[in-house]
Amino acid sequence: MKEKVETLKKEMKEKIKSITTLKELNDLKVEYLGKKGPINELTTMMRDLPVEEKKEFGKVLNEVKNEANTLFENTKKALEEKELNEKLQKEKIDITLPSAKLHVGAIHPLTKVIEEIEELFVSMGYDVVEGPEIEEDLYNFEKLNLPKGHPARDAQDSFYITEEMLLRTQTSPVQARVMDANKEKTEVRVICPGKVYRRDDDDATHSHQFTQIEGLVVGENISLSHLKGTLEELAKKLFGMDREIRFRPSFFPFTEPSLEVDVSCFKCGGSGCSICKGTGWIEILGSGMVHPNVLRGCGYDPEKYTGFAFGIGPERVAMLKYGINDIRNFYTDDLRFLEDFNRTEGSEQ
Ligand code: 2U9
Repeated sequence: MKEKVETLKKEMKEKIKSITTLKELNDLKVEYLGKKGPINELTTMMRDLPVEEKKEFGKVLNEVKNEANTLFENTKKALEEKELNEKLQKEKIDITLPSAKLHVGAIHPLTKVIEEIEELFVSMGYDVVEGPEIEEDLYNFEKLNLPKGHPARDAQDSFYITEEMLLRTQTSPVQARVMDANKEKTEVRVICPGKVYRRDDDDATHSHQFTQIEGLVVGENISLSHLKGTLEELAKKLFGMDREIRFRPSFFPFTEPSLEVDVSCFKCGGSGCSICKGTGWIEILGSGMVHPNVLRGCGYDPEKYTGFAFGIGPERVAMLKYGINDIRNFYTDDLRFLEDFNRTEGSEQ
């Protein structure tokens, strides 16, 4: 029996030498040390031996089992290491290779400007209100002190759909609707962003569709100084804390007095440069005190209430801020524009 064990040991050691995979090793372990294996068989046979022989043979069998277990364990470790090294070699990454170009999205410059303006006015307690792009003549013109035949209607050259419906030429009808709908005639404080449409030939500075943000505050004792303070904040938010504003008299049918607003040049600070065309000032806003006819037309008593309003073009702001030289870039869906804008943000083109 002892010889049998020795032969078994030799045979197992020989076989283990030719093992190359963990699976083969496991199979071999089951073959020799498993329930139906020769070592277990010899353990069963040992029970029938006389006591002295049983003792001696038991010792031999234990030694074989221990030796076999150690051998399998060591071989397993060696094979695991070998397999890991092979895998590492196979999956080796050349970290010096150039990576695939990732297309990173960016917020559209118009959206950025609109959100910046909204953030400021929401922080001052304004509501952001949107309205229909297909508008009634009544709200787009009549309620804004532009009765039929008014010369300013021609100047605006609108897209009429029917005699009474058109694509809105400004976002002012949204404010007129807000005032109209406010049955208690309480204070109004809104900004209205959105697309507007005018019959224009598209070129680098004109588009038949563009965006506007208009603001309106109506209340008791609202004065021009409220308008000035508010627009100063807007100029600082958009173009930097050192900015100043100045007014120039103007005319809009829906405001009286009407004022155009310039901001001190954010590039040269006022000394004159190519951006401000040497004047030190850049025109960015239209504004004024709400015309009594507009207040009355929307149900507000002009003896009791006053208001101020303003309008700004996000395209113009974005073009100035980000050095964009063609308005059509905003609407072409060309990703290269956005990517380029990402790189050149805040610098002149
Ligand atoms: C109501 C009453 C008054 C809105 C105003 C302007 C002046 C203005 C332009 C600026 C650049 C339009 O995008 S732009 O071309 N806007 O100059 N807008 S006051 O006045 C209102 C609006 C609503 C009920």
